[in-house]
Amino acid sequence: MKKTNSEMLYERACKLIPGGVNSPVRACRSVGTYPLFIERAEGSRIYDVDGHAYIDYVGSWGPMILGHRHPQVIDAVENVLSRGLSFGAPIDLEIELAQLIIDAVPSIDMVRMVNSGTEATMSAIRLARAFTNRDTIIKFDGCYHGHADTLLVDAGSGVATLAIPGSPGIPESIVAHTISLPYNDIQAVETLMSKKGKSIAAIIVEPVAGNMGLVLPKPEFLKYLRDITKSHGTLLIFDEVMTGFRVSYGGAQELYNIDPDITCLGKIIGGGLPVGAYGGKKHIMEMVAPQGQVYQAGTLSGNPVAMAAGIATLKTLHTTNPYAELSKKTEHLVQGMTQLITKTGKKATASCVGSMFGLFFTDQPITNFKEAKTSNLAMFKSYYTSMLSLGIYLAPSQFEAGFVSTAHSDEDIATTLTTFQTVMEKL
Ligand code: HOZ
Repeated sequence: MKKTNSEMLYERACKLIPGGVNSPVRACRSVGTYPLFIERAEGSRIYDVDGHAYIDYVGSWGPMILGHRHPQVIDAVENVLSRGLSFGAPIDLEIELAQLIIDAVPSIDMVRMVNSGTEATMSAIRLARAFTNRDTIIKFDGCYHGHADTLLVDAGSGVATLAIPGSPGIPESIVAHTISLPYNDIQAVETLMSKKGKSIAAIIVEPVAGNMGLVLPKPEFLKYLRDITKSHGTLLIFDEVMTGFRVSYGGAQELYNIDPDITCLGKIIGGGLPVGAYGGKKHIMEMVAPQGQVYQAGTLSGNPVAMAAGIATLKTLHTTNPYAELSKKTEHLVQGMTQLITKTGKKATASCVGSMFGLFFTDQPITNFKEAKTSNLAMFKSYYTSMLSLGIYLAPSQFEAGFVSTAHSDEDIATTLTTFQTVMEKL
């Protein structure tokens, strides 16, 4: 059979780039296929190099909440190009984006821009360790906080997808300072903190887990984390790289009314360009160099192009306030999926929060990573490939979330549900 353009590009890429990709999940290995190479995207649609169009629920893994090539974002980027690409010196746009973030996220008094979510979480951990003068941190199984050594322990996302327990190259002595506990398990945190609380620098958590599939926090879990960290002088870090400006304008902390000490951001705040940020209480952030001694730096941090895309995205979200509409659309999608699951008698469970959604192939409730791993992965694989062949572009892993954007129309949702029915009937 004649090879597709994607297949041919993938073969070339594999000779030059490890696994043919610059980030592991997109290689599509766990679903037994090769990645589609993308030609372009517009609104809710993504187009591959073989001329196929898909309704896109990956949204570049989260940033594209306004859909692809939103006119305001594209204009902002085009306009800023006349100023230059990067100066390695301060610009007004950094202040503008910082102000937008601080105005939106209740717990952030000061913010530092970086270039990725990984940089944000890695720097937040360093800051928490310096602030508390303690080394050990707690994370949760299946939560993914980027690929820094300290945090790549029982991680979700690509690590879960490829079933890698940890990673070679990370010294034992480093992960010895990371404790990973089951998500949503108050008892496990209680037991640990009662023994070691005074030596724990920080608890870092995805307030809505989106890297083990979508797993919602139990209502009392986040509040408990806030209370227990406060009582032990431990910092609470919310990794809102995925949820920030996604589940509500002020992120999951606004949605669940929790006040973390440090927040990590990424994805949406860069409008599709490489950006991350960490911010928090003034007395903590003042420890960051050059104001304080906790060192962290970046040549391209705060560059005009990324700042312009981020500002345009946040301003558009602020003025249009699409969150109720986004939730309604996503709920409609998930309710439709749930009805079709019942109708076709398949063992599956769909859920959503804001414009994030997920589907596990089990009829049991999923509250943590151990349970997420009981999902029928063979069935996910068939589901994924069938949906793709019928024009629906989903993340190629059971352990990722889906994202709805403002560009998804009611017709897109209806088409997706019709396709879902066809696929579920055949599974
Ligand atoms: N780790 C991200 C998903 N949760 C990025 C995956 C990718 O870009 O391939």
